[in-house]
Amino acid sequence: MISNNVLQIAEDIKTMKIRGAGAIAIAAAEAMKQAALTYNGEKDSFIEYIREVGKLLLRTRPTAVSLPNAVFYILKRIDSSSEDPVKATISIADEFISNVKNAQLRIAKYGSKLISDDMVIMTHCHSSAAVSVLIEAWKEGKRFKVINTETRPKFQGRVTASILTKEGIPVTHIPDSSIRYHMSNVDLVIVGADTVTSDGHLVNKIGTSILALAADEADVEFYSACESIKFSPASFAGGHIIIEERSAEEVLGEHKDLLDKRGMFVRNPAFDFTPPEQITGFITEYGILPPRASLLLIKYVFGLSSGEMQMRLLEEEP
Ligand code: RI2
Repeated sequence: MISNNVLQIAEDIKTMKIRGAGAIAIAAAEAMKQAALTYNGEKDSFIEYIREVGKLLLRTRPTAVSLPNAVFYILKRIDSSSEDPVKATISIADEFISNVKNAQLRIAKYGSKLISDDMVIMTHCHSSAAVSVLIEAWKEGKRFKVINTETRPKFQGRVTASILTKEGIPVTHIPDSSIRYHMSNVDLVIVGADTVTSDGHLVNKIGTSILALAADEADVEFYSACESIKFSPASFAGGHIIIEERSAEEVLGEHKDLLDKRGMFVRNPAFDFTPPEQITGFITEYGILPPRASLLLIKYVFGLSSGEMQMRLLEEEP
C-alpha cells in the first residue's frame, strides 16, 4: 500500500497546490524518496512498489515532461545500481533534486546575459525559471521593466507579479488579451516551458503561442527558460504530447450556472504549442540553444533510446 505522505504529494500535484513544471518534478522525486523512506514491505517487492509509485505520479498531470523525466531518472538508475534499491532510491532522488536546483542557478546566469538596462521584458504565467533569470539580472544591477500577463483562468501571473515586485522590479500587470497591444513597447520575451519536443516545439501555458506570434510580428526576440528535464525524449520516439484539459468551472468562476444553459460549452486547455520558427532560443543549464538543437540536447542528456523506454512504462496498465 502506498503511504499517505506519498499519496498527499500526488494529490497536491493533481490539484495544482504544487505547480510549475520544475516544482512538480522536484515534488515527484521527493515523493519517491518518501516512498523509500517509509517502505516496510518485503525487500524483494520494493522494485515493484516503487514502479507503482512512479506510475501513480505519472497519472497526476499529463503535459509537463519534467514529471516523467523525474520518475524515469530514478527508476532507470535504481535498475542499474549495485546499491540496495531502497537506499539507492533515496540517494538518486536527492541527486535529481540537487541537479535541478543547480540547473536553475545556471539558467539564471545564462539568461541574465540577454538583459540590459532600460529593456521592457514580457513574461507569461508563472515560471520559476523565467523569474530566476529576471531576478538574477536585477541583482547584477541591471534596471529594466517587466510586463506580465495575468494568465487566465488560474491567474498564475499574480504569483509572478508578487515575486518580482518583492525584489523591487517594476511590473505592469496586463490582461492576456492585451498582449499584442503592448508588444510594440517590448524588447524581449522570456517564458518558461512545460515540455520541449525533439523538433523544437515549445509546450507552455495556454496563450504562450499568441505571445510568440505577436513577438514574431514585432520582431521581438522570444526565449524560453527551461531546464533540460523539460525536453521530451518520448517525443523523438513518436510519443504525443497530451494537452491537459481542465474544468469548465475554472473558466466560469462564480458564473458556473451558465453551464445549465442549453447549447453552452466551455473548453479549457491548459497549454499550447509554439512552433520553433517563432522561438529565438531555449535558455538551459547547458547554454542558450536554438530550437533546432533540441534533439542534440535530448541525445546528450537522456540518450536516444530513453524515449522508447519511457513510452513502454507509460503504456503499461496501472
Ligand atoms: P517552471 C507552468 O505550468 C507554466 O506553464 C510555466 O511556464 C511552466 O509550468 C514552467 O514553470 P502550470 O503548472 O518550471 O502552472 O519554470 O500549469 O516554474
